Amino acid sequence: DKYSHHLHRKGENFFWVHHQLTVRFDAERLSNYLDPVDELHWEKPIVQGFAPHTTYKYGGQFPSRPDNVNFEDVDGVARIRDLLIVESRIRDAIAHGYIVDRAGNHIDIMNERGIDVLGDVIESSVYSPNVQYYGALHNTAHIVLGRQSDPHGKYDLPPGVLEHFETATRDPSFFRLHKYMDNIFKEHKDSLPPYTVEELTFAGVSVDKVAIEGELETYFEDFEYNLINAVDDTEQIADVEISTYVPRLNHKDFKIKIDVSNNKGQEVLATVRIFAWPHLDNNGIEFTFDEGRWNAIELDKFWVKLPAGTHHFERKSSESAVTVPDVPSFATLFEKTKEALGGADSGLTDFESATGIPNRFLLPKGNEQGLEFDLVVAVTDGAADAAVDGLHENTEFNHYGSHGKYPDNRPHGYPLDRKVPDERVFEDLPNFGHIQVKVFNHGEYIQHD
Ligand SMILES: [Cu+2]
Repeated sequence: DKYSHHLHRKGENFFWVHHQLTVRFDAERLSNYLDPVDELHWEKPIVQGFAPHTTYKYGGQFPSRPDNVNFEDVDGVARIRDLLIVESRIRDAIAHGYIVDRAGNHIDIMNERGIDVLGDVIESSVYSPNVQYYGALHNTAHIVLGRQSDPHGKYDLPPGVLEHFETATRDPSFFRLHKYMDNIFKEHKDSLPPYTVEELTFAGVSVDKVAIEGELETYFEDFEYNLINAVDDTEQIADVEISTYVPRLNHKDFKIKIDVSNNKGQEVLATVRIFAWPHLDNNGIEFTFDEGRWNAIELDKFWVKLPAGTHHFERKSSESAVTVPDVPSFATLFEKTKEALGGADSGLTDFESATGIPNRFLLPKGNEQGLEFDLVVAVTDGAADAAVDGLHENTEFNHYGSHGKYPDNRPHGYPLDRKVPDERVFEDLPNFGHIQVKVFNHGEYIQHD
């Protein structure tokens, strides 16, 4: 861009983060005996209405939407038929296998970097090679959906929750919108050739055993929300304590234990990739491997040095490199900053990364009987995968890269990101482990005192 700084794999990150939100939300619905989310259709009614019960500090209430609204053009934003045309152009590009840039050149997307270009096109970001032609399907969809209660501005309502990152997921239709986007991305990914056994094999390295220590169990607990920043006050009067309690999902600590053999006769660097997908769909039918891998939740990704011979290692749930700790409250930030001004260590480095899901969300809720999951571990060639040095000592790079580079050379979701026509390709791989686990929720709720 104009500051000559390029965010590495921005478009692909856009795909992956929303894909993970999508599969995660479906797993929560399955935990509660509900069907997966259906994608949004421009030509069908928005069945579910929505009342946000929330207000702008200045600007009034967030608009609500009744049930069964039919999409209308939004004045000054977009016409529904134009969105359909833009969608069709993007699907055409996927079918052709190339994007046409502003100058009319073809950008090949039939490779592992295609998803990055497609993400830039669909979001769209300033990196889109042709906004004029492909539009900004995702961003426009957010506004159009967010404004359906006052599409012509007749009542001069403020923007809907879908128009701000902070509030968008409050509206359940967010997940319909993103299922629709996700299905377009999947159409592209499924058009790429599957990985071959040769590509997937890490010669000489095998996963001998995968096991879980501790029960995979979730519960709810009260969280104290500090509201000091939510009320108006004056510098003349001292602040008063003001907070509220919200029940939130969390999980008990567990460990993933992995036995690996390295028969290469020398130490190797390995990437360990852990995913889990629901074993059964909403009708109780077993997912095929190919369906399952599209529903896979990324649980962890890290690098280890494997000495020659057999090796046992354990990974704690609290260490997951795809998660982040809870963001500290405004009051805590304020306090720590004051201390830092006095020369103390701010202690805020753990919170540098705002990307990744909160660690307490690592597991979906599960249920009383135990929601079954397929947990898979792929151990791949770390030297080939690593884009930067020292990854076995530092997992922070997973979130914000290192010197402008994303640490993993492989696409997000690797090796489950391509279609799997024959699951034996994976099940017979020595460097791939697959077990069944259950996630329990026994209705435990830890209330504040
Ligand atoms: Cu979005």
